[in-house]
Amino acid sequence: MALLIYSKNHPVADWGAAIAKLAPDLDIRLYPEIGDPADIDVALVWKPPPGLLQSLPNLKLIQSFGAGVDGILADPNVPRHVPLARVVDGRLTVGMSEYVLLHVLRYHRQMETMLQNQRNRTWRWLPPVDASERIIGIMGMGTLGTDAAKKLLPFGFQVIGWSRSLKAVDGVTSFHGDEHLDGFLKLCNVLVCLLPLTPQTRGIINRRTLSLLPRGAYLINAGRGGHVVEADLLHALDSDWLSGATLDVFNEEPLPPESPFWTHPKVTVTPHNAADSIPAHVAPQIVDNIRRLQKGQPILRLVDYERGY
Ligand code: NDP
Ligand code: OXD
Repeated sequence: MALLIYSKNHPVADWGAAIAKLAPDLDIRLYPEIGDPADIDVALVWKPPPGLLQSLPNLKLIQSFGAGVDGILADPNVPRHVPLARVVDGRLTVGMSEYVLLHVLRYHRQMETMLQNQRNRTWRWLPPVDASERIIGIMGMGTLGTDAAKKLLPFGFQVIGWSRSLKAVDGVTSFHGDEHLDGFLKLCNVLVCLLPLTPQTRGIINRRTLSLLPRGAYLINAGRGGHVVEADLLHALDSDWLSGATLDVFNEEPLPPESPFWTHPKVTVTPHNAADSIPAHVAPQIVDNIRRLQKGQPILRLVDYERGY
């Protein structure tokens, strides 16, 4: 069984080593050393060059390096008859919840103002706001959004979620479907985007939807850059409608040096590492799927090509 590994973002040699340790029998090939394309049974990829997957005639499984698969589905010629699996990993999920908590708490505790005051040697007491007065809205109540929502609750925040289907998460008010999006947004003091990027969600954070947020709200986007219409976000920040934004993902990555986000006083930029796939943690589930393929058992963590996630 031959496994091709391709990614510009991940240390592919480390991934190859982690997988080889668990499955020494695998014939592992690191792109561009493909050898005969007809040999390749499984492709472990992140944003593969368009046409690469289609050029592998005997491909039986596409495995994403990450939780998101938009970078794979961006290739119009991805062979959609081949099962596509994604990563669902406890450590990655915890990492994302850490990121969400960090930035929600930072906004809740008015840290930006405190830091600014410190720089100005200003000793100014700020009236505390009780967490119960803040409504945190999570767009995308899947693996990551649900965990983050549950971890926000013990702090006393009001937590609401929006997804395609109705959810029953104790303590979290569920909104679902396009018809309930506006009602959800009108409540969010902090909007956290943990959606997958699909044709339905592209550009969902735009001038109209941002204008529905209460004045002074914050945005935390760790979904994908394509969720945000960047010019509309800048307008919402500059017109003082939004108090701040934390952005981990961008339309263009790495974020180009000329991007206004780098220096915007209300923006925190992180380099798409809110939550990462770590070889030692994730290699076992990849090897498990390969073993399942070999034994003709169901592949786990499958993506629905129709839904796009
Ligand atoms: P899941 O597939 O588990 O969850 C996706 C959620 O989004 C589901 O609740 C789904 O609704 C909802 N959703 C999808 N489409 C729509 C829509 N059109 N309208 C309303 N809700 C919708 O994904 P994960 O939680 O595992 O990951 C989410 C995303 O996070 C990834 O796709 C990736 O883009 C991003 N990510 C970012 C990382 C980073 O470091 N910045 C790291 C890992 C992931 P329903 O439940 O009803 O189907
Ligand atoms: C992912 C990511 O989707 O890293 O896992 O963004």
